[in-house]
Amino acid sequence: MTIDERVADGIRDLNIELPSWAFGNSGTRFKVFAQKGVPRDPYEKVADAAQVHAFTGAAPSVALHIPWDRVDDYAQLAKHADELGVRIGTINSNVFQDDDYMLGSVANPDPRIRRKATDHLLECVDIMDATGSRDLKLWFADGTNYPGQDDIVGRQERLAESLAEVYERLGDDQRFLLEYKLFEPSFYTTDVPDWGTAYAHCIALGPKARVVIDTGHHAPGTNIEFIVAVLLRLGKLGGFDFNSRFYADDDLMVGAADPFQLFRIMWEVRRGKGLDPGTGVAFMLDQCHNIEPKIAAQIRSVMNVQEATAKALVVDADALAAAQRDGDVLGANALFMDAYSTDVRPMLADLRAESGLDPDPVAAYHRSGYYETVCADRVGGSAAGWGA
Ligand code: LRH
Ligand code: MN
Repeated sequence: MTIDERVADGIRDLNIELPSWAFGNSGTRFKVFAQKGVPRDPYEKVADAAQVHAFTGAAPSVALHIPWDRVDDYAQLAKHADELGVRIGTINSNVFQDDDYMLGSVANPDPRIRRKATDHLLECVDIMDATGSRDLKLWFADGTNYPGQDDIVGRQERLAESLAEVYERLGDDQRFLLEYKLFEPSFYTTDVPDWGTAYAHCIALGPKARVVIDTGHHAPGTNIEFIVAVLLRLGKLGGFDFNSRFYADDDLMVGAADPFQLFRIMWEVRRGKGLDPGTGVAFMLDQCHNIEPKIAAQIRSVMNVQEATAKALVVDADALAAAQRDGDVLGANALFMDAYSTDVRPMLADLRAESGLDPDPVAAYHRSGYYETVCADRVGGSAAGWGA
């Protein structure tokens, strides 16, 4: 297989799922800057996501977040998505914004609150039945802020109890993806702080439970591609929440802060057969466009993942394996860096043209006038956001 054929094959199968919440207003505790033309409901969010797919051909699904995307008729929302050429993807639970969850949700000391939180997770599986979604993504803000505040082991047991109930409720073709995060909003302990804790809970349950890697959820300096390699080897990598960061959970455009790290991650994905759709790795974006135009930023983000993946596909895997076998440190590293230094943009532009897309999706989107249209149309109502 030539490099071009290898890249074409890999990129053709690469689908990036978009987060509905990236199209709404978002910000920090200091300020949420409202932008013009922002969607006011899940239908308009799906319409914006469909624009990203229309110009990239690589974003055929949009993840929902409940209750931010609560509607009366999820089947109708799925039909709306289908009419726009996309589908509803992962359902994200939200047990981090209700006053009852101040001391936690599924790990809360109060059984009444744990019941409420678990019922929300079960409601999300009902929604998956209606939208035809395969994955439920579970992220818990649960944790403590002060030593002694609560029993670390007790919280793990409460979490495990809730996860077991949700696992039992999953249909045969459904999964849940457990997301870990080192800290924030909890600042002493987080009940699912790292891949090891998430993995331990997942293997205790079974094959329908896998781990999600949010690239913004690690301590500075963490070798994320090592975690990717290990979880793929163990058959427990469920997917990615892609974004990038300079400091903490900045949720910036994937590849913007550290494109070399994204390349290293996508190499381990390729090496671990994670690009094969059969391996079941979900590639999702989880980003907030606090100051930049949101649809164009999502298009750019999809292109960043495509570029990192194409560079990973350029790597001459056989030559690399030979150099590694021979202990040829510099030879192996040079092979890797040569691939990373390869400008794959012309190749990707040609692939887009071959599949009837504009070689420059961002420019084509701007020329479409969609942004101006929604800015004119979307007057009245309230812009979507995190409702925090
Ligand atoms: C938590 C998180 C999680 C989502 C939220 C939008 O930081 O990464 O994936 O539920 O962001
Ligand atoms: Mn995330």
